Amino acid sequence: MSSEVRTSCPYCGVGCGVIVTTAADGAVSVRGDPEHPANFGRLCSKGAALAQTLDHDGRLLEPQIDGRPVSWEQALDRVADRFGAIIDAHGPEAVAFYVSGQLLTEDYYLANKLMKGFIGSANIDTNSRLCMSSAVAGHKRAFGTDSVPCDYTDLECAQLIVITGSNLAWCHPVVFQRIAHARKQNPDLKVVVVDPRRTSTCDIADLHLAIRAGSDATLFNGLLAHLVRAGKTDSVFVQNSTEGLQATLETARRDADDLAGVAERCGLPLEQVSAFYQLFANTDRTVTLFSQGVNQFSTGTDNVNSIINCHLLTGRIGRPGAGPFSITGQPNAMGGREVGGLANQLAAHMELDNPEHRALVQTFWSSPRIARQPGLKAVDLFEAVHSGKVKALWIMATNPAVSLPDTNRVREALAACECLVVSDCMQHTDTTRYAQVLLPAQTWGERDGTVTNSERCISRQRPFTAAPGQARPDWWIISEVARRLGHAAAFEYPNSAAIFREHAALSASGNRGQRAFDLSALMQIDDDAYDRLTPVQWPVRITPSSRLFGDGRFYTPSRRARFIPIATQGPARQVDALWPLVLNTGRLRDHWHTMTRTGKSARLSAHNIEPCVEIHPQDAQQYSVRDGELVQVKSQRGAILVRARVSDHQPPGCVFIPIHWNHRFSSLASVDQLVSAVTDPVSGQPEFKYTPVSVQPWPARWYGFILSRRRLALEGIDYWACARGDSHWRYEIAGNEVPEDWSASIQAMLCTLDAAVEWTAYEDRAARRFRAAQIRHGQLENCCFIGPDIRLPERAWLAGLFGADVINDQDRRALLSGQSASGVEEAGPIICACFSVGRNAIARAIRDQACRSTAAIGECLMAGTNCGSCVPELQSLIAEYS
Ligand SMILES: Nc1nc2c(c(=O)[nH]1)N[C@H]1C(S)=C(S)[C@@H](COP(=O)(O)OP(=O)(O)OC[C@H]3O[C@@H](n4cnc5c(=O)[nH]c(N)nc54)[C@H](O)[C@@H]3O)O[C@H]1N2
Ligand SMILES: Nc1nc2c(c(=O)[nH]1)N[C@H]1C(S)=C(S)[C@@H](COP(=O)(O)OP(=O)(O)OC[C@H]3O[C@@H](n4cnc5c(=O)[nH]c(N)nc54)[C@H](O)[C@@H]3O)O[C@H]1N2
Ligand code: SF4
Ligand SMILES: [Mo]
Repeated sequence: MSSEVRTSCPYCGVGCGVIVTTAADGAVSVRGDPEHPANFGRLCSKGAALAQTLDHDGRLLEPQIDGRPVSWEQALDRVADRFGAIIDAHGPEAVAFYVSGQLLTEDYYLANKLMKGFIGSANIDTNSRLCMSSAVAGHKRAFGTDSVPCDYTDLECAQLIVITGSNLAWCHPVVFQRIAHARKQNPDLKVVVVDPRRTSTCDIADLHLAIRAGSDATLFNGLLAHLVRAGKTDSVFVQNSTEGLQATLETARRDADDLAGVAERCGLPLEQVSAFYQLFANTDRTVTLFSQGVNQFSTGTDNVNSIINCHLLTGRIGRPGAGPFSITGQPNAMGGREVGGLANQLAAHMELDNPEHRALVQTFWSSPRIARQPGLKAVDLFEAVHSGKVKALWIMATNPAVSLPDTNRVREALAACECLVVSDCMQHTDTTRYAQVLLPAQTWGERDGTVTNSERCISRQRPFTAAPGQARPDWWIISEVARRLGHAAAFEYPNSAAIFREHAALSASGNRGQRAFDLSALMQIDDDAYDRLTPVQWPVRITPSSRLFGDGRFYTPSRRARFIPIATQGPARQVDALWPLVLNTGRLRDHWHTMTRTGKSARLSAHNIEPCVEIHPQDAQQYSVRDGELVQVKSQRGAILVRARVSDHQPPGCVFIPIHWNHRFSSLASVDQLVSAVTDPVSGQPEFKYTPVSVQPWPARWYGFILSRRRLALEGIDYWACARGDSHWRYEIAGNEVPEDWSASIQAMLCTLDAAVEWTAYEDRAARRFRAAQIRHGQLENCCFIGPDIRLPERAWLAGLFGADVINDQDRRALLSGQSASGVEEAGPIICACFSVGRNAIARAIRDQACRSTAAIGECLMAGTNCGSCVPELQSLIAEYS
């Protein structure tokens, strides 16, 4: 008998509903939930590949102290003893939690309750600091509440969608698909994309503004001034529902009154700026959707308010099809904001610096104390760990050794931390290696609770499989530590439903319409109803309320929204002769953050198998960088080694490096080693999108690759990057020293010298060429190809041999040539992850079979016919090869 469970996707903030089917033989398949309001059945490539990531390979299966397995009792006792002792000796400010938008709301609620209400410090911060904090701060400044005024249906009824600082096609693909679909239905819907790079998102753009990095506030200040000039002020709304326009307008005018000046500072042609301004001015139903290209600046909060100002001026907020729409990154970034996961919030959207709120929360929790002042924000928190001020740190569901800025320093802090506890579901991450205590957490598919997506919609995550080993829910782990710290009564929960009820009750407590975040209608939800809970958007009041801000009332003391004057400033550091290029960082379509989950999927790994730096042809020429070769990228903070990808999608003067690679997947490609810990003074969000760097070719004396049935520990190789393939791992390698004895060096790396292994090798020392293969019980175990440059055999045929039960004689003979005797066409990089269709096959279909539409390609190759995430790339390929 097969069974079905409705749950939601563990990746991005779109928050798609998925239906997981477990067949009688245990095989799991995943499809989009047709009834979920976020996706109505759609999924992207990552969601569609979820079933491929469920194995227990690499899972953390038991609690550990100093690398040795221990019982839960021992591990929890140790955490409580160490935290307790440090609090006794140095006070509550000497301990901290660093948590994540990937926790469930119930976990998050408890972590916050324990730290702020029982330990009595506000030293709990979250990776949302790196992600949404500028949007949070911008919302609070403007609306007096951190509430996103839009939902996805607004995108479908808008007439203009401005997408700025967001690569929606790759990072929120289902929302992107919804917009693409809406555009087909409504040819009058216009899309403007503002991004220094030409991304896949630009494929639905009527206008792409390749803005100079860091100049968004100038563009929107200029827009504000223009809107007033063009007579687009909604005087009634401004009069009744806002305050502060005059000062804001004066500042904007001083800053950006003249169109030519704006165009010049934004690095844009005048006609484009003017076309954008006119479009915005003349389109009433406008949504401005923004993400990290806006938030991740030292001026991130100002950037956000510069956008909101334009919506307030035109009254385009609180109505269908209009509003500033900050789209969230992580599956539960929004839930974290609800429970007060940031160091400067309390809980249920209450404020730490408000004595009434403190009293209310403390009474509600019956807690012995309550934090009185904001705690340390992420970057400062790790600095305090570095200096020894914070002595005990508990990290949950995040990988700061990879994802914080200046990770060399973060790693020093982790290494020096007196008591480091990490709860994760994986044994080996760049962060877990520093932990003294490791706590095995349940993960997606096992855990049970709720998450809230970008449109404030609360959805259930439900378990459909048993957790392996000793893995436990995060909320259980937190409550057990709380109990041991002497707070048993306040942390007695039979299940996650009980925590959710308390969270809902707190949101209702003393609310009386003063806080937008209100779940009063859910505070008595019983366990069955919680189990059955269908997606619901907050506020969830007993008397249903109208649309958020629909009545023109906000949550400031005056109930008016605030205009915020923005005096534009550039990024914190400018490029100069030594550091001449701007480093921009971000995401790829098929990987998720530090790859602990997506790195398990061969399908997802095939889209981009290596860490690359994208660089404009002009810059490549100037710095002698050649496509496909290795490049060293340096900043004041560190240096990394990545493959060059020369591309005119990149603007001159800027390079782009994805964030995903780390020491588990590459020798030296973790990009946050380069990024400085510069933050926004209001939000504390780091400037991830703007780091001055230099690039130079790296003098490789040889390039090569290894395909191996097993994961290898490639110590001592200058460059390596690994990717999961079907039945094998692929390693791209390079070095600048040629070993004395290739056979010995490679065999040492492969470490498979058992008697059953047949080893064949070929070497041409003068030409710096070496090839070798190992066969074990008739199956290919490893193969390795080395040459003097990047011209090496294609990997596809060799990779395919790992799928064979026994290698046939013909293939065996051909093995060291690296080419099939019968000839196999190379697929090239995989564009369609669902059907593994490569770039070369698509190019051939366009050229040779005259496929001139994505539908034609779909018919011919199936590409793009399942999740649709690759459609924008198919469109680019049609343009390129037709
Ligand atoms: N595939 C995939 N999807 C994800 C994630 C993932 O890891 N992988 N992570 C999720 C998370 S947590 C987040 S926060 C979101 C992030 O989603 P996004 O914010 O869309 O993703 P990023 O790639 O970080 O950056 C967005 C864009 O900002 C642009 N940008 C850089 N500088 C500027 C600038 O000065 N102005 C403007 N206007 N744009 C600029 C970059 O070129 C980039 O294309 O994605 C979520 N979705
Ligand atoms: N340069 C640069 N750096 C960036 C960014 C950027 O754009 N540029 N973006 C920033 C942003 S927006 C974000 S959100 C961060 C993301 O960065 P991180 O949060 O550090 O990345 P993840 O890989 O998502 O880490 C999640 C960890 O939680 C574990 N995990 C998964 N499920 C569970 C669970 O249920 N319980 C527990 N306890 N653990 C679990 C995973 O194994 C993994 O180790 O990166 C930030 N860093
Ligand atoms: S868009 Fe993709 S990654 Fe995001 S929630 Fe939906 S299926 Fe998951
Ligand atoms: Mo994020």
